[in-house]
Amino acid sequence: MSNKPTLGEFIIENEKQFKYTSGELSRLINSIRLASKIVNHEVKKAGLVDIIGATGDVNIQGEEQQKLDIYANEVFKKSLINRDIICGFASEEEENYIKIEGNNHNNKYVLLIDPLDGSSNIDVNVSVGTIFSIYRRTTPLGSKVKTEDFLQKGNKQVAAGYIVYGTSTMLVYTTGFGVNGFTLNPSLGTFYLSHPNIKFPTSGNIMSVNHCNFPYFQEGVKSYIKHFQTQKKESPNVFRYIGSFVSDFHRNMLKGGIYMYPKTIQNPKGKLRLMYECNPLAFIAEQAGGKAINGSLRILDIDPQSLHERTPMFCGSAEMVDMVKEFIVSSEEIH
Ligand code: P6P
Repeated sequence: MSNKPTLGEFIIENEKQFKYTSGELSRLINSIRLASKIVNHEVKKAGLVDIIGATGDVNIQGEEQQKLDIYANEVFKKSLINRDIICGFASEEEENYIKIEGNNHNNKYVLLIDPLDGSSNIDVNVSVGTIFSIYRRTTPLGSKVKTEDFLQKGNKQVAAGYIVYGTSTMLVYTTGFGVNGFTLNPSLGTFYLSHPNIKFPTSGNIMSVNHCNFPYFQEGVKSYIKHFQTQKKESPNVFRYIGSFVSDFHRNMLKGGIYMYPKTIQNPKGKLRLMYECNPLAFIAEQAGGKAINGSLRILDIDPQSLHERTPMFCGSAEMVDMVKEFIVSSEEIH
């Protein structure tokens, strides 16, 4: 492992890719690296200290907040604000975005984050993840950040990534020049480049979906699932659904597969959040050769209307995403 570059070395080597960079984005990725190690430390010992279990509070999503959700949010917020790198911070755990007055508002990036996705898995020792998305602000430097700095289409992201706290802890990110995965060596506290230039297999035999919602899916999605179940293939198709988007996404990107959280009668916009779950993972998927749609539209082309808006999500191997889109479109033509 030691002959692999560390994340820090990789960032420096690749900083040159950024025209006119002032190294701000590198410092931003570095502060995410530090925060992820702190959160990892707590997540990995969650069962040992009184930090698991719900706080009894409820977040903006109306979901019961697990203590580690709040802890992870505070760690990322503090590390980014203290290092005076960004001008705005938005989170699944924060009702509104936070204006950061540092550097006289001259920092040029905003960050949106889901600090701990899949947190209901914490108490049962199943992997969870952090997802982040970075944009360049659109309002003038030196002015206070505004909503429009955050509500940008996903195709305007300058960087996106996730940390998966699994059997090992990995940080996977893109700055628009491909996708690279770094694995934490816990004894050294150092991330090493373990998965260079990750490529989404064009197809796969894994489907990740909450099958209990099947009766409430639109007809095209039902037909695609039935097709997937009856496909005769060399290696049989399987369902794999961890209940943690980052973990399902990560496995599917390495092995080939599709993750789906379709709209249902109860949730006409689906469940997942556009700005800090779907846009970052759609950016990564596409950078690795995969695809991500809301059933018809490319996720990265959706024009966001609010910070916490939801979207249906179909993402993964390009051929599988194309196929589910075909089933949805042709079913809508019939019905
Ligand atoms: P359901 C976790 O709450 C999450 O946002 C994703 O990580 C996960 O894939 C999905 O929701 C699970 O939702 O409704 O299937 O339990």
